[in-house]
Amino acid sequence: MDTMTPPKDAAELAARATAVLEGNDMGGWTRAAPNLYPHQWSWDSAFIAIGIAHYDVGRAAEELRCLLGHQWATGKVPHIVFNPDAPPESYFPGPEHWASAALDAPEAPSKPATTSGLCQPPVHAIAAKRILEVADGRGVARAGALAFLREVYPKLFAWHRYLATHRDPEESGLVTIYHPWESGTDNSPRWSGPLDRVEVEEKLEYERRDLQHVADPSERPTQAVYDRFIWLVELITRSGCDDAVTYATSPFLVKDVLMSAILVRANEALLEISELVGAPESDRDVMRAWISRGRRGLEGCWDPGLGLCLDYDLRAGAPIEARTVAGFAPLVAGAGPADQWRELLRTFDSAQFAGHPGLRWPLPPSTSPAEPLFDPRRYWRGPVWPVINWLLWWSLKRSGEGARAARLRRDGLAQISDGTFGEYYEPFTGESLGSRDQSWTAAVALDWLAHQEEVSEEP
Ligand code: 2M8
Repeated sequence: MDTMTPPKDAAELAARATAVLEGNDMGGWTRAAPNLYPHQWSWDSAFIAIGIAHYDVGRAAEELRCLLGHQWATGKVPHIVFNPDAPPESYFPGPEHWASAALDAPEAPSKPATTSGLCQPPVHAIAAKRILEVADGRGVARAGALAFLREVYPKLFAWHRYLATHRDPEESGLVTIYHPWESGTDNSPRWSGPLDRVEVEEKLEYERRDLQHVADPSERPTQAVYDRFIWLVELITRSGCDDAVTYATSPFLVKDVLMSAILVRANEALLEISELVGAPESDRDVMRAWISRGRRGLEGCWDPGLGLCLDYDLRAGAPIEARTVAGFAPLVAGAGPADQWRELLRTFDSAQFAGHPGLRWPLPPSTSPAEPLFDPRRYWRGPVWPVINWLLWWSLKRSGEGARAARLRRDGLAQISDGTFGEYYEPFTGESLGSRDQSWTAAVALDWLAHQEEVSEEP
């Protein structure tokens, strides 16, 4: 297949997206990208499962089953499940880096370490539910998809319970993260203030592996940021990945609004799953309480001046004032006060985000071009992320914002129709950046293309 020229039509784009996912298929699980990311990443695999469902429902279920098979006893779903066959020099920090922690931690699922000790946004219940919807839409495998939901429901419930308890001892409705990697948007200016306060107390000996896989180092985090990433991993592993110790001592402790909003929606999806699998009513009461607590928590993070929702730095005791795509968390969570919703959409459409006149497509940059730390080429500091657009599209659709959602899908599809399946895209030129053949970008393409066939809702 010629992968240099853009696909000529939707059918060819779908065929190429399928080829990317099949090429990254490692047998039961999918690597996030061919070179840069040779392992299974938690939230990537949820999006990937949605894409795969469009051509193989059973294999899509297997993707999540494999990830959830590495769940910790606390309920935590690890952010990376390591590929035992990946050469050690392909990614840092690899399994050996987490080994001592995982060996010590009584909650770790397997020894020697096969996972990292962090977690990522909980998109999994949303994906599990979507697998059933896709199966229904295609008129295939409903019984299998239902059996799969029955099997994973308790694991997903335990995962959400972990986030609602270990990661929210204050019962604020907001999820606490210990490391920018947990947010999924690690190099975002959201974390610059809290990271600047992290002091690297020892000399770190390590070799970065990410820079060998990208065309230009300026597309990746700086060395100063990376040192702090590694130092935080060091502190977490030294604690034996103990939540209580990390909570009490970590120099980086932040309430993440995007992760919290995803948890709200994931709890809604899990509520629906609980009905389908006949889970006890008491579970539903618990989930309803988590949902309203989550929505209340997000309302409290609203910044009327910026017209966005802000993360909260627990160590500094202050909101984090950065205009990033995470500020649209209430759109992801759905509902919320009508005036906040209107304000948020105004911010979304303004020149600070999707209404910037210089954009190649009217899609929200990961960081607002109005932010001092905006950088159109650097990872999470400005480029547009197809997977974030998918999340916003899906959320807007569920909130009855069909026309807006349709525009987002149309423009998002136009962006990824170059057929490179870039990890991210330069907002003004549309250039594909970071990794190529990124699995979740291919997955988003497949879901959007299939949706086009399901309904016609162009505004
Ligand atoms: C990026 O994160 C990893 C660390 O987890 C990295 O930079 O090495 C992020 O974009 C994250 O959201 C994503 O899950 C991962 C794999 O695509 O890459």
